[in-house]
Amino acid sequence: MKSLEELQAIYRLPLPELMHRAAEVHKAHRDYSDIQRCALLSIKTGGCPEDCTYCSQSAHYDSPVTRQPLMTVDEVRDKAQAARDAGATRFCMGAAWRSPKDGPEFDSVIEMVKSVRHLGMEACVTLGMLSDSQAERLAEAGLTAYNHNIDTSRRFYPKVITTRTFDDRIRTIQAVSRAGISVCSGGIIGMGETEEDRLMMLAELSVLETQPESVPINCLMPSQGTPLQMADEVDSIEIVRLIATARITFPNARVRLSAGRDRMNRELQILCFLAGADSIFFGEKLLTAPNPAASADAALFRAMGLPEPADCATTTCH
Ligand code: SAM
Ligand code: DTB
Ligand code: SF4
Repeated sequence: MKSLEELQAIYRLPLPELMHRAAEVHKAHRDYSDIQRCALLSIKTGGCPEDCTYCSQSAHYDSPVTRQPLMTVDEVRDKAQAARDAGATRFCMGAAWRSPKDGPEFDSVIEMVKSVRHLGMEACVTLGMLSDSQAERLAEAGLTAYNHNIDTSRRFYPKVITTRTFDDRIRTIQAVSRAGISVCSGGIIGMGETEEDRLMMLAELSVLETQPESVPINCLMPSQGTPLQMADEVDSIEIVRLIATARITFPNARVRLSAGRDRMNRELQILCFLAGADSIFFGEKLLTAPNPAASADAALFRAMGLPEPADCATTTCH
């Protein structure tokens, strides 16, 4: 658990000292070469009733995203298998729902989780708000982690989303933890929030009863038609500082360098790994937005002297 003041003291250290401390924590808890590769798939796209101002899938905005109904279990299994063959160890499935409805669609998601686990991969889903009974069914299906981002600070939250509250978010995270599923929760930077908001977000995550198993740090991918379409890019060193601060705050968690890598050069990504990031989304698409080509990631790993993932260009991963 860390207070805002403690986080500020860490974040504002001279950069070499901050990097050194983050590296010490990283080295003490994990092998540097162990960078997790997670593949991401949008299993139900667009038409979401929530008004998240960053999101291309909200029905409130006129974005170019084409709506797609829930994919079939067979389609998802094929995608997961291809991702596994390309070197992904975790398969994350996202649905543009406020919350899943019990019935045939939720039953299909349960089958998707089982089939991903059957392939020997970790399975993660992000489906919006969950009830206790839905969390329990996901746990029984063998779900590894549930992604539910708090996105930003409690005070900035109402400027980003009005159709649900920060506390709604926390309640789902608690239901997930109660069911015994690991929590994946982080946020987005570059939405107009301040440095203090970013650190308040980490402080909120650090007071959760069960510490998150993974903390995704997403850089906003401005989506056409959304209120944040013209947002400025985040300063590189601010990204590195936040990742290092997250690494020190959550020594046992995967800190995931998430959305926004397609706008980062190789050197910035390597700085993020040196700051303690130890997980990436891998594959040419996030949910609706682009991600670096698999061949670029293979080159990145080669440049770092780390074991390379298979090149998707030579497999059928998409
Ligand atoms: N509807 C579910 C929910 O909101 O929890 C699951 C899908 S939602 C797309 C998953 C997460 O993706 C969001 O919580 C947000 O943090 C992230 N995200 C969405 N759009 C983004 C964007 N344009 N740039 C960066 N991150 C984004
Ligand atoms: C997370 O923190 N980032 C992922 C995943 N969890 C679901 C989503 C990123 C979405 C980027 C924008 C898009 O692809 O539409
Ligand atoms: Fe819907 Fe999730 Fe996008 Fe918000 S972030 S609009 S809840 S899909």
